[in-house]
Amino acid sequence: MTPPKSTPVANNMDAFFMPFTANRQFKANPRLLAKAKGIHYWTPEGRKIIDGTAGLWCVNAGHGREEIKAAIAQQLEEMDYAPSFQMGHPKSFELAARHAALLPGDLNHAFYCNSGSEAVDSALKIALAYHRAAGQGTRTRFIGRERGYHGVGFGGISVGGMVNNRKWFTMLAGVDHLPHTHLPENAFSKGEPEKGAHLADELERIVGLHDASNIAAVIVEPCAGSTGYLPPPKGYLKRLREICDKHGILLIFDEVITGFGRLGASFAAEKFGVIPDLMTVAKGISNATVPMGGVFVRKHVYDGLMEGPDNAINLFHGYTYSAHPLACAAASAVLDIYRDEALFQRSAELSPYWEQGVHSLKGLPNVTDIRNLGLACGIDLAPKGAVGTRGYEAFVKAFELGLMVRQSGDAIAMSPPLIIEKNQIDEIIEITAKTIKAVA
Ligand code: PXG
Repeated sequence: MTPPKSTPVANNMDAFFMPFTANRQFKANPRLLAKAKGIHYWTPEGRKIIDGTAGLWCVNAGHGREEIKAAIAQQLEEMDYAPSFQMGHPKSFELAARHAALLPGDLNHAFYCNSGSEAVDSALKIALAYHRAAGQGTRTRFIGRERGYHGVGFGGISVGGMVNNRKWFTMLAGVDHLPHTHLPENAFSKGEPEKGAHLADELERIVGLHDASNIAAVIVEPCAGSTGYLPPPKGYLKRLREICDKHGILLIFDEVITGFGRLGASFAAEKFGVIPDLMTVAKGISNATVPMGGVFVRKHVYDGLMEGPDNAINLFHGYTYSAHPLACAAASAVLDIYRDEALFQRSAELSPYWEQGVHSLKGLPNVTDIRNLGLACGIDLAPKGAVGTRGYEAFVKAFELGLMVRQSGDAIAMSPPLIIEKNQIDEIIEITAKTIKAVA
């Protein structure tokens, strides 16, 4: 059958099985976005919405960037697609060299994929292959963390710690979880909370239970994003690094959200001076224009997989669209923007203003905690009846008032594009205050 013509949206909503969405509720009362530029979206009716979340934490350089558009268009003109298995195209090598130069320490090799979920599953597989190549094939266990989000692949949900993402599905075997780091005594902390570094010591307990010889890797988000934005306690990441080093366990930072400027540095690894063995990225890598993800690995990890005869395939893993030319072109143009507009520095410079703004919401009805780090925040609201009811109301109300926020349970999170201006931060804070009062 020939594909049918497209029909106007209002007649056509049923067929799309929407991800992470209450489909019937949404389709009865849709929130549609039709246009975007800078830090704004517009609805099909022309209503202007401030993008308080950079899409889904991904449009770090703002919407509608001409430079990215031009780079993608030019690439499409030159070559639409090229395989990366036993072949290559120049832009993939150029991009990897640029990423290597940007990354801290000896994180200097890049494996590319198409999303954060793929990046996480790729990183877990690279960790297993690395140990096996080193003659330590018994190291197969993974350690994640409660309240972690590592995407939706089977690896990612297994090491992740979000109950709704796990309870419907079967899991990888051999996974343990560190405790989350959201302590009530740290409520209303500005930046990294004081208490909680000791929670990293739980890793010693798990090592004591299984023995290090059975553990491949620990994976954490340096600052947990999706579960309401949970900055790491002071000293926590350093402690994790030390314990991993002591036991030969690989440390993976999932920087899908924290990477590319969100924390006011290139990566959380740079900000905290803690270099993981592997780092997963996505989102800001291409400013969300063309789907892209990646795993950055340190020299020893790459070298460990380069042993054996020259004609041996080093990793039996990859995707049709690994290093897709359009994604590489976009990602390279994005790096130009980050550099030319010094957006990571801008994020650092705006962070104190942002911090002051979001903490000014303390004292509003039902606000039980506020957290911030870099250019993002999480605001906890007291539940009203079933968990998530007030959070959802706040999300809907904010949209009505012209602001896009994210909701996780009864927390709302924001992470505006790094190009935001101070007066626009003021506007976000004002609408958030109105929203919180409206759902009291
Ligand atoms: N790791 C982390 C830390 C993430 O935040 C993924 C992996 C998966 O990426 P992909 O590209 O497969 O979605 C993510 C994704 C939210 C929200 O509302 C967060 C994400 C995705 C959608 C919504 O917090 N993070």
